[in-house]
Amino acid sequence: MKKMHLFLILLLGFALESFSQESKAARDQRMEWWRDAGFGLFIHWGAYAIPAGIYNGTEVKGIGEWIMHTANIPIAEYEAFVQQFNPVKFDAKKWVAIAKKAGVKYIVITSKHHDGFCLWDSQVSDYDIMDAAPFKRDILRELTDACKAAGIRICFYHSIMDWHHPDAESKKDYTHQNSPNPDWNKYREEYLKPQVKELMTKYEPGVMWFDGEWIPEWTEAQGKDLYNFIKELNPEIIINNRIGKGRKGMQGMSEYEDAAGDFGTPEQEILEGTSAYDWESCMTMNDTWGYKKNDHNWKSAKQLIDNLIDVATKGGNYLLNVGPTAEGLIPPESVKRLQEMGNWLKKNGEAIYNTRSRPNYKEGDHYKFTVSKDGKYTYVIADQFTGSTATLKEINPRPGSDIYMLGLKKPLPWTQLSNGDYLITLPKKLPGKYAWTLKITNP
Ligand code: FHN
Repeated sequence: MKKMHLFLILLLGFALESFSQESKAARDQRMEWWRDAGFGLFIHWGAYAIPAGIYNGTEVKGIGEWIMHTANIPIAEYEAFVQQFNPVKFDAKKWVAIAKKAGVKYIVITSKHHDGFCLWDSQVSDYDIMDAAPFKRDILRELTDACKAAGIRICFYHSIMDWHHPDAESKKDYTHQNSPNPDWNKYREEYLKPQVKELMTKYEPGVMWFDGEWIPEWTEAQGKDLYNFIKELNPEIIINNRIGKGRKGMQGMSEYEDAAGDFGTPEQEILEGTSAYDWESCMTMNDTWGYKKNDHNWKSAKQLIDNLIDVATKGGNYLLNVGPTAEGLIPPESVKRLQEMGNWLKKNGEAIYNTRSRPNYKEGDHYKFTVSKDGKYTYVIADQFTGSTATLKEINPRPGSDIYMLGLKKPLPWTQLSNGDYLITLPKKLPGKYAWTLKITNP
C-alpha cells in the first residue's frame, strides 16, 4: 500500500510541476478561438427529462436535473427513467441549425451529469445511451458530426460527482449508492479518467467543462492531475476552472493564482466589471438547466440580449442554456428567444465576435464598449438613445473617419464639441430592436 501512495504522490507532484509551464503566447493562441466566439449554447439533457420535474405526481422544487437527489429517488427507480429515455424526435442537424441561426459559436452538452447516465457509447460503462436506454444511438457522435459540418465547436460538460457509480459515493454530501466501502481512487483512475479519455479521443471536443467538483473527495491536486492528463491527450483543449477546487462559489472566478483550469465560471450571474482572467457566465433561460414541464419563467429576448452585451463588454463569454424534452425537442420558448438573439447578432455580431473588452467598458447607463481584437475599431453598443443624437466622451474617432451604425450602409454625421465630447447624429429609423451599435474607427 505504501508503494501505491508513494507512486500517487510522485504522480501528483509531477502534475503540479508540469501544470504551469505554458507560455503566455502559447496560452493566448490556444484560447483565441474561444475568446473570439463570445456566445455558446449550453445543453442539459438526460433521463431527468422523463420526470421533467414531477415525481409521484408531485412537483419537485429546484432545478430539473437534480430530481434524483432532490426527491431522493432510489437508484433502481431512477434507472427506470433511463429505461424510458427514447428521444425519437432528436435530430442533431436540427439542433445545430437552431444554434447556427442563433449566432452560437460553440455548444457545451452534458456528456454525463451528476446522475451518472452517459449520452455516448462508452466502453467503460453500460450505464449509457447504448446499453441502458432503448434509444441505442450515440447522441454525442451525432451532435459532434452535425457541429463539425456546421462549423460550430462541440464541447462537453462532465460531472466529477456521480450518484450512480458505487465507488463515487460522496459520504458527506450525497449518499445515493449506499455502497459499503466506496473506493474514490478506483472511481477516479478506473472510471472518471478513462471516460474523459474516451470523450477526448472519440469526439475531440474544444472544451471540457467540468462540474460537481465541490464534493470533499475531490481535491485541487486531483484536479491538476486530471488537467494535465487531458492536456497530454490534446494540448489545445480548453478546460474550465471547475476541474479543480479553485472556484469561488457561484461567482465562479478562481480564488488562487495557480488554480486548475483556463477560465472562470460565474453561474446565473455576470461579473461586476472586467477581469484580467478569462471567464464565461452560464445562465438558464428559465429557472432550470434540465427540462421541467412546468417551468414557464422565461427571460425575455431583450433580457438575454442585454446579458450577452453586458458579458461581452466586460470581456466574458455568454453560455446560454436549453433543456431539451424527453422526446428530443428544444422547447419552442427557447427556440423563439434564440431566433431573436440571432436576428440581433446578424446586425450587431461584429461588436461581439472577435472583440475584446477595454478598462472603461461603459459610459453612463446606456453605452457599453467593445474593441475589435486588432484594435482598429471601438464599438459603442447602446440600449437606449435620447433624442436624435448621441453624445460620447469615451470615444476618440480618427479625424476624418466615418462612423457607422451596424446594419446601415450610410455613415452618420458627427462632430467634436468645444468641450471635447463627440456628437453623432442618429439615423431617423434605427435598424432592428433592443440595442444598436456605433462603429468608430480608432486613431
Ligand atoms: O449542479 C450543477 C447544476 O445541475 C448545473 O449543471 C449547473 C450548471 O453550471 N452547475 C451545477 C450547479 O452549480
